Amino acid sequence: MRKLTGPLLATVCAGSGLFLASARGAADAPAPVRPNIVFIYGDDVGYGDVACYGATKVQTPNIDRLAREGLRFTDAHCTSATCTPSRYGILTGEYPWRKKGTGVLPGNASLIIAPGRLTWPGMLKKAGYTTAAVGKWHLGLGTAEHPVDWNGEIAPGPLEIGFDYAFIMPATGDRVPCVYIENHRIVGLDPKDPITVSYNGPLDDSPETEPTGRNHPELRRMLPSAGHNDTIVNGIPRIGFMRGGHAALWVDENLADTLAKKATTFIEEHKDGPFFLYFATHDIHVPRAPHARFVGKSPLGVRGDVVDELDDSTGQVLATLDRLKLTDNTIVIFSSDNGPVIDDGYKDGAVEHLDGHRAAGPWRGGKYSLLEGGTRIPMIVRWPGHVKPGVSEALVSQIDFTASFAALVGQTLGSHDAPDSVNTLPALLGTSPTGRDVLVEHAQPQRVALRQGSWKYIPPTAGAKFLRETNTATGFMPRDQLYNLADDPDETRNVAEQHPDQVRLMAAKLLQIKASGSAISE
Ligand code: NG6
Ligand code: CA
Repeated sequence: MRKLTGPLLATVCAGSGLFLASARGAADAPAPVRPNIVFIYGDDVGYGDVACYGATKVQTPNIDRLAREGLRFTDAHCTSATCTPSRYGILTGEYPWRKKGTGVLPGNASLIIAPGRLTWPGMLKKAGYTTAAVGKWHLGLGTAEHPVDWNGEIAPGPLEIGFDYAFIMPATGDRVPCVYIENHRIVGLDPKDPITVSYNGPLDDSPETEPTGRNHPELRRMLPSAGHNDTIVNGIPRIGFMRGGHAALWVDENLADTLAKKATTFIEEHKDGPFFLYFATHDIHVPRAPHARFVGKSPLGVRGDVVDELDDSTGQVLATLDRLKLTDNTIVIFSSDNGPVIDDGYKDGAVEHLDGHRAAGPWRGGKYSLLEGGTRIPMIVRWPGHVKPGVSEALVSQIDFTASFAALVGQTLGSHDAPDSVNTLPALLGTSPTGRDVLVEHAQPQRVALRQGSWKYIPPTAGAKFLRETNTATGFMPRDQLYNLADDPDETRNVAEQHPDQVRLMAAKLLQIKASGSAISE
């Protein structure tokens, strides 16, 4: 699929009353618009985890409000079925499977996005936006040559790839170091208690200085179901080893409020706009340790409690926009980085309390999976007065945010920028019912599938590392798989043998996209 350019895009968008520039080439459009953009990026939130997508055992009034006032997508995708590759794809506009080293990163990994390359925030910055990343990062920090000094200047990181301000968790809630980094420094670090981090075994043989799940099991208040037995922080055993930094450690129960406060403060301080806020929540990722006001409130147990907490964080952002009278001039997007997972390594009761809740909605699979549940996630776009409320069945992907928002704000992308990002702005704004012709879906390790209309093709795959998941189907099989999602949303009826021509066509298309190095040259 080619990008929509000049006249075609202008026609598509005429109905919205907007003046739009095309993302690549033609500079024929008049004054671009520059609404504020707030991206609320849930972690591991499944298609079926919020009420407006059909969940009946959770209440998500704030996310539902967005759906009522905005456009709710039923065929929207993140760029991978796990976090790091998904975030790499959304920020760079490059399919993550094109690049080695984009799998789930340890907490001391180097930054995997090269400073200087065009990114979604960097593009908006060029258009005059003030940009902020608040929340989960998980894209690495520092470089291989200059590994991070946790006690000094931490760079490169978000500020070097397009963000003006950053308040981040370095990796994940379940990976050390369990500290916040504001711009280039750990927040609240006592220089007399420096931090050391290791992913190559314990730092110290003395159990007193570095309790781990193995040598001090009695200190754990949450037990692992898999992995998660290294350094214990706040009673929760994590992945990786850390020592020191006691004054800087986050409190898990306060994570959501701390991040929401930073997000709303950024909005307040930049209310004159235009601003771009990338608000990557920790919820609903493990370890699930909600604030006391949510504990025990959900019939789904702690996994439901953290959905409540995610909805509350969303509400804090929406209330701030209302109070500052920014609602009409702000595009709010709510989405997720990958599909859902019930047991993700801690025995937290989520499985026991599931009670028939379908976290991936009607789709099969979830986090780690190549089936639809892996990347088909909730996505809502609200822009009062510009995006007509409703439901869209367009095939859309987060990979297209860079090119699409470039078109909105009048930025031209170079031929090597965001190589897989297609301008699907008309679909995202609801002025067109169709989005992409084809989309490559991804699950680690480098496994891909192709969507085209209601067809889904999965090439043969051999064994895989992530088969340990017990509650998700991976979609990895040693033979061709072809599903027609229109009558088989569950991907249980493989019709590859009945439709050899369709298999051949889609296999060839996938090879072509892989070989081309860029979906733009299709
Ligand atoms: C897995 C972890 C899981 C989670 C995931 C990354 C184990 C057994 N599982 O390796 O708990 O941290 O990595 O999640 O350690 S993501 O959302 O950041 O991709
Ligand atoms: Ca995730």
